[in-house]
Amino acid sequence: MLHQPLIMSGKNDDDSDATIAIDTKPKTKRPPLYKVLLLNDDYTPMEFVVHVLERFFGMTHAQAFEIMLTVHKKGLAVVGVFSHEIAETKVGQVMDFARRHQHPLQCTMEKEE
Ligand code: TYC
Repeated sequence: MLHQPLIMSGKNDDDSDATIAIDTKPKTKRPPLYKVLLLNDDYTPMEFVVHVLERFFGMTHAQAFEIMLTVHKKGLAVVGVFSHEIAETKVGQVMDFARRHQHPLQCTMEKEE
């Protein structure tokens, strides 16, 4: 957005000139986004991971299966990008659900960029 600094000029106590430019740029900073990451392990059943991705991340079975395989092969994958509050909720839901089913599945979040 175009903007110009507000220029304020005047005299100092000693009669010398004083000029300051005040930045008037509108501050429209977006809140940071957070990647939610799913980590591979050797014990959590593949079908359980697929179910987690369908249930908490709104994926179709085919999408969920593909992401699960990516995590299985590469060690981890980003499963979504959210505001801090939503990311925290997703991580909590996954960790809770995995613990209740006694699977060691790990889910974490990381600030984007
Ligand atoms: N590696 C697991 C297995 O072979 C499957 C798995 C995939 C586990 C993704 C965790 O985030 C995960 N049963």
